[in-house]
Amino acid sequence: MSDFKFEHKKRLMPKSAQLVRKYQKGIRASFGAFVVMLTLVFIIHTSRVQDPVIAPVQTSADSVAANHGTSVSPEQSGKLPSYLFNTALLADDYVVPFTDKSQGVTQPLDDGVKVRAAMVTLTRNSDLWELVKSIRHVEDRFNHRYHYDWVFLNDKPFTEEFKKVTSALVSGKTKYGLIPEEHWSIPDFIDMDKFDKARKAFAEEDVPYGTSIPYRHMCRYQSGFFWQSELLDEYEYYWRVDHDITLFCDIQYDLFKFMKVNNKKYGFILSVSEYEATIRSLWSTVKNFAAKFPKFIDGNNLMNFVSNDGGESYNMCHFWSNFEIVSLDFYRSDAYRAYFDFLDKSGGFFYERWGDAPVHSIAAALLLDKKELHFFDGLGFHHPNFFSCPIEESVRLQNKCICDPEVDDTWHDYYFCTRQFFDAEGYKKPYGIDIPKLGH
Ligand SMILES: Nc1nc2c(ncn2[C@@H]2O[C@H](COP(=O)(O)OP(=O)(O)OP(=O)(O)O)[C@@H](O)[C@H]2O)c(=O)[nH]1
Ligand SMILES: [Mg+2]
Repeated sequence: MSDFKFEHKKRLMPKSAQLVRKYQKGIRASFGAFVVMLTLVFIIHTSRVQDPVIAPVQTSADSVAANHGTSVSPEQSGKLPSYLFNTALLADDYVVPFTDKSQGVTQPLDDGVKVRAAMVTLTRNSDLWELVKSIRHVEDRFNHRYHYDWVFLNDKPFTEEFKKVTSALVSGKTKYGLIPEEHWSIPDFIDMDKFDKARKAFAEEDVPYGTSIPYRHMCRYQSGFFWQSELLDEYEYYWRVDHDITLFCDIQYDLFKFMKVNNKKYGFILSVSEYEATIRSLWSTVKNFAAKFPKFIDGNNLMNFVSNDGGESYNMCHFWSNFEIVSLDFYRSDAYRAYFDFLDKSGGFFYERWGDAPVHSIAAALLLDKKELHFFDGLGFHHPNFFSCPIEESVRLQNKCICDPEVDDTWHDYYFCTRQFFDAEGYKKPYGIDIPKLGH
């Protein structure tokens, strides 16, 4: 009966349909193979044309987990997963700055995986219209590809206007924190008479910000408290961005991931000398700390960066902290906490005018392994009144820098300390730093 029906239907079917029916298995197999082939061609093609320098970055933790088939973060598992170790260079013709070669570091490829990091800005509402320029520099040169978060901190509540404008400019999440009073006030252990006398003496010496109380709060906060803000709890690295900075070059890779992949804890761009009058007793206080807590001084430290006589005296060299990218775990460490507490209790942030730059720098030099410090090249940076502009033309052109190399201050052998850093580390310095510049 059914055969009859089929035979009947078959007679009614066009010839082509009968052929399709006859060879349907083979047709299905060929179609399947064709689809597989097309998919392969697509995958190979897209991975070739994708610019590795600007490969898209996924921003949510979910997509990161999905990408790698795991929801366990590197931090939870306690070790770095292998996908972070993509040490291939950005592109075959990527120009690696000489100093990166001599520091033995590699730039990570963008692979869609971010680290837990944020830009952090301590600022006033009144700084808004300067700050917007700093934000645009960082966004345009770097963060528009990565969408890292941005944390703003202030000793006064941020205005609605401040929040509206800054959140419109930042491509990641923005957070706004009010500094607790105990982190921005004169502590009980400060002798107010002694403090007043010290400020009067500074007035006569004409030391920058020598008499300012808010400036002292700012330096003390940047030294010992900002990293305690709960808004930073979720982050592993931070990049300090001040309201008055400029970036001159495209940043071709994820600076935060760079820190992680290369096991760096403290990164800087410019290094200068401190006003001695502001830190007269800082070094003796550091020496007392080291004598009391020798266990916190790293056995492979960078003493030769901060001292020319094996630790007897301070040579005033410090990393200019208005640019720094740092592992927050360094500041959160027992060693740094004990160090800050010891310094703070001595009163030097008030009786003198200790800046956060020498405080951070001496800590980085003495509490870290010297291999954990890094000099960033190729970024181009300015904060009044000093410039960093990459020394190699090939790097400047590649990174679309808009700075005049003649104004670079990085490698001066007087007042600036990057040479000292390279010598202390035993790194080769770039060719060309001793060629006199026009107008110098
Ligand atoms: N909330 C708040 N932020 C401050 C205060 N003073 C400074 N800041 C911020 O702290 C950072 C450093 O302050 P600056 O005044 O630039 O200090 P500096 O860089 O040592 O000095 P300059 O050479 O004058 O730039 C900036 O991003 C300021 O916006 C303050 O009293 N309150
Ligand atoms: Mg400033």
